[in-house]
Amino acid sequence: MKVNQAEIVISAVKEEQYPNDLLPEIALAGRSNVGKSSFINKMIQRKNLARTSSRPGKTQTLNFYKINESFYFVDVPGYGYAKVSKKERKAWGKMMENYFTKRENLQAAILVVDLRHKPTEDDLLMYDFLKYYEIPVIVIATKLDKVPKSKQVKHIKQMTEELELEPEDVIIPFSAETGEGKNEAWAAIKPFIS
Ligand SMILES: Nc1nc2c(ncn2[C@@H]2O[C@H](COP(=O)(O)OP(=O)(O)OP(=O)(O)O)[C@@H](O)[C@H]2O)c(=O)[nH]1
Ligand SMILES: [Mg+2]
Repeated sequence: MKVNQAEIVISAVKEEQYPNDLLPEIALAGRSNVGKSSFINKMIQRKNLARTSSRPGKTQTLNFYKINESFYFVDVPGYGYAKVSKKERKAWGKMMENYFTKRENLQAAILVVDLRHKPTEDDLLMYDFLKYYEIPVIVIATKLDKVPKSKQVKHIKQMTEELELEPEDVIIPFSAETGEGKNEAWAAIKPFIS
């Protein structure tokens, strides 16, 4: 897919601020620092439209990126970052639950996991949460560039098994460094935005 236009429309902290133009939304989900914002940037070929950081906890709000005037990527704060107070975790949970369970524009979730490691307990919970609410899931197994070629197939197989992926869900090896998996990711997203 060719991206001609991409802009941040709003960094929202509450529902009243979500865009109201009824375009389809694809939301990111995943552990803090796993590479959600980097995924968006690579997909739209913009170096730093979605702000990234080597420090976890960079994304704090629901950031709506309008793409080609036709859909939104919604970047969300990650989970599992230890240095977050209980109060902040509660606020995060409330914001995420509200968005993922009530948002009618939401068409699919992109669950970003780290292909180098087993899924975390939080990854399993997030996947199960999305399935429970019948939100289609596209799993992006990122940081492919950090996994030796000889181990890539094995890691994908393990990730598929441990998440207990349902047959309708796709898993795509991806690298925000090299751009591998980009075409496959667009192909998976396309049915949800057209
Ligand atoms: N080698 C490699 N590094 C990556 C890849 N994707 C992301 N990174 C690095 O991982 C770090 C975190 O990336 P972000 O995109 O900011 O992660 P995030 O999931 O948005 O993090 P939060 O906003 O804190 O939840 C950065 O240093 C990125 O450069 C990848 O595919 N390969
Ligand atoms: Mg981020």
